[in-house]
Amino acid sequence: METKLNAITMELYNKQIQTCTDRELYYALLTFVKKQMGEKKIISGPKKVYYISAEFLIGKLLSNNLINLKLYDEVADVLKKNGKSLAAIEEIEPEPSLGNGGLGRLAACFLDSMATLGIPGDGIGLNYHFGLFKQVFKDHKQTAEKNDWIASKSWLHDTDISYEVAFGDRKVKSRLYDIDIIGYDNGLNKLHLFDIETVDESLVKDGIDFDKEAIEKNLTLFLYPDDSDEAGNLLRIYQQYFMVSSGAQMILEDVKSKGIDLHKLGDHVSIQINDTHPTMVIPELIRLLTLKEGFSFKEAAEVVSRTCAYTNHTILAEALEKWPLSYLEKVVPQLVPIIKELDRLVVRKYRDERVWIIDEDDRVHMAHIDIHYGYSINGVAALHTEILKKSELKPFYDIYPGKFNNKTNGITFRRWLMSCNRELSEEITELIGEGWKKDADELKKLLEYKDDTTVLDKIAAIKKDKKLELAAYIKEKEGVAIDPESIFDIQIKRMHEYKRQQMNALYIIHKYLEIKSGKKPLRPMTFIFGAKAAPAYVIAQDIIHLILVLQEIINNDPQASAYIKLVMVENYNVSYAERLIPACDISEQISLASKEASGTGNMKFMLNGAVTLGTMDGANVEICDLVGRDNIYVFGEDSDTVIKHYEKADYVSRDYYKKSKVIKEAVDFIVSKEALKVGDKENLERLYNELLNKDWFMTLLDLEDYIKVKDQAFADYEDTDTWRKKMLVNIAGAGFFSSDRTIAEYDRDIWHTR
Ligand code: 26Q
Repeated sequence: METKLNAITMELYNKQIQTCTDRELYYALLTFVKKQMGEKKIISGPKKVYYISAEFLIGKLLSNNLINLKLYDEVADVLKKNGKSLAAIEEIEPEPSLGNGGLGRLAACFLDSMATLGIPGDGIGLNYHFGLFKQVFKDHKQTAEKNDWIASKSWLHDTDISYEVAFGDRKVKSRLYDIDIIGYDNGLNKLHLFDIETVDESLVKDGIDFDKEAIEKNLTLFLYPDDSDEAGNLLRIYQQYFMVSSGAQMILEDVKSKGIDLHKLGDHVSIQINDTHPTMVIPELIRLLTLKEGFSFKEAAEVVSRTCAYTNHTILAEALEKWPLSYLEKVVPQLVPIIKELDRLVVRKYRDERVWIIDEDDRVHMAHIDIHYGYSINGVAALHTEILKKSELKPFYDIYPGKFNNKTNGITFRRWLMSCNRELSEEITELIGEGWKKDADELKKLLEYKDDTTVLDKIAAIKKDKKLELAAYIKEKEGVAIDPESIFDIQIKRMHEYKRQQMNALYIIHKYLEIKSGKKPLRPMTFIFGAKAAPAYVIAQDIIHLILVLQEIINNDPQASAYIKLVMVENYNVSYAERLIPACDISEQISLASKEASGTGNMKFMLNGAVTLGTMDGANVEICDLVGRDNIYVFGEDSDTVIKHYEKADYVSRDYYKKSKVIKEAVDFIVSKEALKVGDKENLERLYNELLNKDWFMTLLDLEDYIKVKDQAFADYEDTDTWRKKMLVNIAGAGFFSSDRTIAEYDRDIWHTR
């Protein structure tokens, strides 16, 4: 190994390892790892999965690939021997931001698990040059800059594969870039990222603004922020069609090159549609089969319906894509007659307008295409799937009960334990052996040590080390000193009202006011946030502003900052998550019940020994079942109650404000003199008014219970032995959330690749 690496550094830089810079070593390792991966076999079989998604939030790849190649330790040792640190070299790698959050990260975990399980499964997506924006704080506000992640040397393999994609008003050429996906101790699949040959990065001037007109120059510049408020955007439709048309052509070409009869497409290919973003692949395949392969419309629709399966990731009605027909007529006129025919067939069969594809306002409901013309529809956690069946998609469930199924999300333990928390990973292996790395259920064996104080001490010591490491990192990056002896309470996820970061902020205000009035907590507390907000999402920007204002007020108040520290980390991303999660004591999963489809951060935290503070929402329900009520802090109204409030429209936030002194004081602080001295009146008043007059996601409904249960969690933390046991039970119970389990279920129930 050392000789191989030295040969590479000699060839690239004419230097030995020990005289190379970290950057040179990063490029040398990139070359080395790509070569090692190139020697692995390509996973193949009678049936192949194409996971098509507008987002793949893959994170940095160097250490992950080394782990999956089982070369990490060896490489780390060689570098160490030469006076170098692998950790420092990893810092050089730029992080691609090809996703918004959960849905994109899930796609990346799934690629890892498909390759690990030896399932032939490739990703199809887009090669956004600047990805999702980079977040920069200025004057307590979020600003957006481009994330320039593509270097001349990277994990991307340029191919000469190219397809023609025709829009209503122009024709363009796509070009394919591939990233190799290596399974843990297994072979290779691929992530296919399409780009446009004519893209022009110089179009981007200030921040993230660019000329929206020149499609052929801007198509793959940026990923759209998850933005349920800003209605239909033409460029997003161009992107989606560009992705699915290139993907569909590639799939048909692959299949034909294997000599497979296209009438049997569904026996050899499953296309998993990740939310509605790639839905146009259905009409596009029908178009290609009828136009180029001589299929009748009926034949084509049947074949496609046996090939495509759809995953729903949201119950927020406003986030379900509904494109105006006029937009589709402009961008993809060739699909419009197909979509109209698909709709006509539905209308002919079903009287219920709620299941039609095109509504009375001529909007095309993308999810309805997937449900009628796909063979499977799944939700992403047990509760989520039940809500889809019982309410959101009930009319469809009545028609197609057999198509509906649940696939509770999962996470890859390679990244979210073995890579981000090597110490804990090694301790686990020492206790129960290596088996858990391939069969995560074996983590249950840890329960044997529930009362073993030596083991509990070790786990606590690892947590402490991770807190120290994070504290040092935060000091360096954010300039805030946090106390590793304090409780680390962390909420990291996209900024959204339904996720209720504002409720967490109100708790912090409440604590602050308590301290100012003389009531001191038992132990200092550190509250950490990480979140990007869609630039057009006004209230989300206001919540960020509030948190940054509180950070300024609290951290600079000597009396308060002795007990509370608040830090909102800048540009929260996968790499930051890898540092935050191992260091967490309390994992904030506080969405309004019924609104968070699953959550996956919740799983990462428990796996790393944090205790969940959460509502009975998404996968929290399953976490609770797995660890038991003693090992999770649950609060708030349940999803049935919340759904009834919406049905009856009887939630009045002001009533809660009036009824409770604690709530009133916390909410009023938002527009207090103290807050307005630091913050911006417009933002703070708007948020205050929103909470009092609308509060669509019912913050005040659960605030009192939240305060009570969170106080309890902090109090329980002082009972060290019991707390450590909770940590261990959480780690032991996390096996179910391995994405290997999730993917095995997709294969068993939906794909049937073997
Ligand atoms: C839609 C239209 C226009 C522009 C953007 C969008 C858009 C982009 C991204 C809509 C939604 C998204 C992302 C959604 C998402 O990440 N959902 C999360 O998926 C996770 C994986 O299943 C779940 O765990 C989370 O609960 C869910 O919120």
